[in-house]
Amino acid sequence: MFAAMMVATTAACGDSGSDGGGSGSGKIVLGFSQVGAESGWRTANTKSVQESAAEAGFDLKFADAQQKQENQIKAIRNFIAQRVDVIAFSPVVESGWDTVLKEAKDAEIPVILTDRAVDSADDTLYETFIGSDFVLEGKLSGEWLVEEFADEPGPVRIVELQGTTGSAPANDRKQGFGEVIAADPKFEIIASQTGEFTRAKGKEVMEAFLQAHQDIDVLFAHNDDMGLGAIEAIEAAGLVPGEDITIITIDAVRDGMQALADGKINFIAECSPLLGPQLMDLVEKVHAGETVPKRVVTDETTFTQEQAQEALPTREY
Ligand code: GZL
Repeated sequence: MFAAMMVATTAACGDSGSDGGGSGSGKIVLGFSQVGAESGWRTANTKSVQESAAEAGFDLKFADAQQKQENQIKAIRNFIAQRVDVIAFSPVVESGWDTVLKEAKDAEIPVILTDRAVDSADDTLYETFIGSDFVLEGKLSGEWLVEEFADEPGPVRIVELQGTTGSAPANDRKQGFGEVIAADPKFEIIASQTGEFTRAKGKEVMEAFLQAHQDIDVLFAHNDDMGLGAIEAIEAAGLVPGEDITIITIDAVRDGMQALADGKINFIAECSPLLGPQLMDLVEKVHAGETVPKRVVTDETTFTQEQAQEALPTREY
């Protein structure tokens, strides 16, 4: 069955995939450029991609960019030179991709965006984008806060740990959260700085916030890992995370969910890293020349402390 599909796929693809992208194995050759290994989310995402590619029988060429755009551009150029069948990548930042994506298009190698988006005006440079709605994740975080502090007169002083500067999740989560809290002037973001999506930087920036502000009510961190780093700083300052400072994060990776269940985080908006199976399905369809939706949004939910206690035993990541 799979062999028959392969033949059909290859035939539909013309010569660019006739020998599986030059591997000679007859397998679909997928070039994947990953952001890096900055967070628990990223580790889970890499595992999902690698396991799903193996399950699909693809020949995966995987490149870790260590959070540097120039490394991703180099990796994509390598994939083009190797004549892979499909290129997929998670753009570390939104801008600066048109040139290399045009090179892939000229080489007739289809590109799939996964996890994060690009801000290119030309959407013919990629076949589809599969990932979360980051603006919604920010809005859900803001809506929980507004509800939780409905009876507080204010001011409610918020510090914000932003994700990687220029990245779609950082830009969009900030936008969604800001739009919601703007409705009530009692909410004020008194400090906002990037923690680069890492625990170490999140801790370092939170230490600086705590030295500069004696009256922090809320921390909004764009991912669990920065929130977990911030918790270390909050406890070192003799404060109780989840009580003295209400903490909202995004991702819902295992360590974040454990902190939520333990009462150190108050709310998490989920951002699923388990994109592998859907991505491989899109790779197969794109390679076969089938039409795919321009945008595939991943299904996600939110968690309170009680919900985390229930969900933890069966969490996949
Ligand atoms: C979101 C993803 C973000 C996660 C972070 O889809 O790009 O990058 O929220 C990760 O944990 O580092």
